Amino acid sequence: MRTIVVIPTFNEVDNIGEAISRVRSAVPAAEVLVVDDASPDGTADVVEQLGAADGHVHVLRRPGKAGLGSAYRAGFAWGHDAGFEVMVEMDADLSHDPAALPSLLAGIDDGADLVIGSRYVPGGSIPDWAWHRKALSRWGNRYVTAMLDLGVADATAGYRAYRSTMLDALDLPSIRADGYGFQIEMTYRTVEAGGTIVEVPISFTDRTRGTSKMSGRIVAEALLLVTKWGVVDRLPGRGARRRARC
Ligand SMILES: Nc1nc2c(ncn2[C@@H]2O[C@H](COP(=O)(O)OP(=O)(O)O)[C@@H](O)[C@H]2O)c(=O)[nH]1
Ligand SMILES: [Mg+2]
Repeated sequence: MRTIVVIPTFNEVDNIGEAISRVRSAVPAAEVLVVDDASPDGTADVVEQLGAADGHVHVLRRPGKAGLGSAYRAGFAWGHDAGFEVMVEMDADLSHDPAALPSLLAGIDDGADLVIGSRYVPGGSIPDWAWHRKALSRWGNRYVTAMLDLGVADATAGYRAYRSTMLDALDLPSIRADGYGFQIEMTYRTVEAGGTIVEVPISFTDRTRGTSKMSGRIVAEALLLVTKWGVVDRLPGRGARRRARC
């Protein structure tokens, strides 16, 4: 199936070259789209140079920093127009090992609509995190899954493969959440739409170059949204729909 790996970037000049070359060796048939938000460090220029030498590498330049969720929505729209059948989400900072791509794509080949590279299924790990950071993320995910009935272990994970027909069913322009909230909302909508979700184990490693762009505001937004959706789901009118899913 025609596959594109969408990588959002903001100031990833030290990582993007290695990330792209590792994606290209892991899955030579896949193409790469970098969605760059006018990174001052020239990330997009590096990608453009790589693209001049390799027709499988593309860059979508946006005028300013507008967040991870908005970058993915733009990237998916681009991939849709170009006719890709599978779209992968991957960070540029090498926290997501490109070598795991074949296992994500195998899940789609086997019939899943969404394959999540999961830290919290057997075989998944986060070797660089201290126990308290793991506990916060693990319990955050338990809260999300319980509130929204998602049935997945890692709803905030950002390493994923989607079947494009599934994305078409999710009404992406109406998704407003950013960062972790975006990943949760995408999972929630996939469940609501009746999509098949599979989790494959990954090892999530910390970035060694550049800095994180996530903030406390992004975490707070995600928790607030999840609480709101969970409460609305439990209102009388929505009960039947929830029970029908169980
Ligand atoms: N285009 C774009 N990419 C972003 C934005 N914020 C973060 N990213 C990218 O999203 C990916 C994940 O961000 P990162 O800071 O590593 O998040 P963390 O791993 O949760 O700390 C990286 O490739 C970032 O460069 C944004 O506003 N726009
Ligand atoms: Mg990161």
